[in-house]
Amino acid sequence: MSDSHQPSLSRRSFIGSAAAMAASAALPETGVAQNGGAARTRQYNLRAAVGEQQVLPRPAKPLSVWSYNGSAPGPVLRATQGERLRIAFENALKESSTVHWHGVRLPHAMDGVAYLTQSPVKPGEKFVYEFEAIDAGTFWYHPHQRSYEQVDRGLYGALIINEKNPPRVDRELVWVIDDWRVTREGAFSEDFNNLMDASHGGRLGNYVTVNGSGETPVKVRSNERIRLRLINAANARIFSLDFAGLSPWLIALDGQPVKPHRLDGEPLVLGPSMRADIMLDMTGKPGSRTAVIDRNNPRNPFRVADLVYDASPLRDAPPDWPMDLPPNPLQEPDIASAQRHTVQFTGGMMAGMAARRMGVDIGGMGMGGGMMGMMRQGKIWFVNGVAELAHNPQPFLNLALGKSHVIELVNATAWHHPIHLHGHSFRVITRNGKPTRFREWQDSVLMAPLERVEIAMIADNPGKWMFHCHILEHQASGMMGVVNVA
Ligand SMILES: [Cu+2]
Repeated sequence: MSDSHQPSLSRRSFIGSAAAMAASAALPETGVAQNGGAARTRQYNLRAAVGEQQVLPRPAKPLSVWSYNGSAPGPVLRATQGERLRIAFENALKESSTVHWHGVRLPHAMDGVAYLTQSPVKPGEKFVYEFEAIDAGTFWYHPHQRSYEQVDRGLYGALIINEKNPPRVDRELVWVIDDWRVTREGAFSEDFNNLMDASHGGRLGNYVTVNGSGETPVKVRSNERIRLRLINAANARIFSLDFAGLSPWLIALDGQPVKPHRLDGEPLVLGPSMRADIMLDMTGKPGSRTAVIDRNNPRNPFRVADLVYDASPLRDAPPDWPMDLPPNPLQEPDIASAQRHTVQFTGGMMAGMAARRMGVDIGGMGMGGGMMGMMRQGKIWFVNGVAELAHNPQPFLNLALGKSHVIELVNATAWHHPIHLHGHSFRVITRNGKPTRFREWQDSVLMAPLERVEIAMIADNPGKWMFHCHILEHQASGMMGVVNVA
């Protein structure tokens, strides 16, 4: 293990996951209640506490993680679209926390953002979250309180809302992918939210896991069809997954259906917090093995998971079952009549160069002294000129309720940013002025350095919603704000 800031993942990182199957089996469903003839309510208990987990391979000692119900990731919470979820959260940590339901369109009071939508849940306290699962899809949950440390230490889990009539598959797997920054001794590197990470690409780890383990290969059978739900729970790492000769079909992004299309040699790119559902037809030979590789850094590819084929095939050819997902009840924005807004992101290392390239004026900040002064206050990233550090800030953008909006996002920085809006899904309609091919619905849009992206939506969920970079060190050093829908 390396304890430097530059992860060394070029060695094989022993990633895998039969734990995916185990996670579903270990589902601690605590009851189903009838709601007076109305929608069924799925009830879960979620307890955040300090625990130990064998994240690194032996002989490394177990890692002292913070986790839900004793494992990182926490339990896979499931409901079917239209049902209600009631999750009783208990905080057994030594500090306050919350649970945010990432990507779920729910009432403001249930969004789990400390200070903005609720008081932080103090140690020993409980909070009950309850909401209707209006969208089917792959979502996840994590704290929205000191996220850069709480999420990094292992507080996260998958929330799966099943379609009422899901497409036929042989098997479904959930992979929650994360990276961990560990020392030579196999302990957490305790340098959370340091200035170096915050001003660059965030906290990258040096050991990658699928479902909390880096070791278990995934057993598959030839011509089996697997629906794989991928969740990037890392603080900062962008994954570019290469499925090693398989040709996955992308069927959903951030929980929302997309027109099924093959990736055809393109890697599947997932920024922090993003999800993808893919259909994988296991076209490898019986008895063979292959690997899913991350190629985000072409000079440093590494293995994320091993796929090991059983000696006997499941069938002779891949199935030809349809794979379209039913649409979710999203309102279509009217682009022509939409109200238009611009949000500029600036800051970070090389702020001056990036801002000049994008024609954005950042005053003296890029010239040395100003920027260094801001950085000493922990203000590194700026949204429309403001590095927001307050828990409950004044809204920087007001969106008229029920109206269509197009928001131009300008990444005038030298870094990637996955920009996340709470309470809504939005269409990504253009990138650098060119229409996107699939106009995908997302709740987090990954922006490349110097990129301009237009998103569109109807602001149909009233409240003050967080809008922030999901590189958690960027969020904590200013790259956030509040959008008021009223
Ligand atoms: Cu960022």
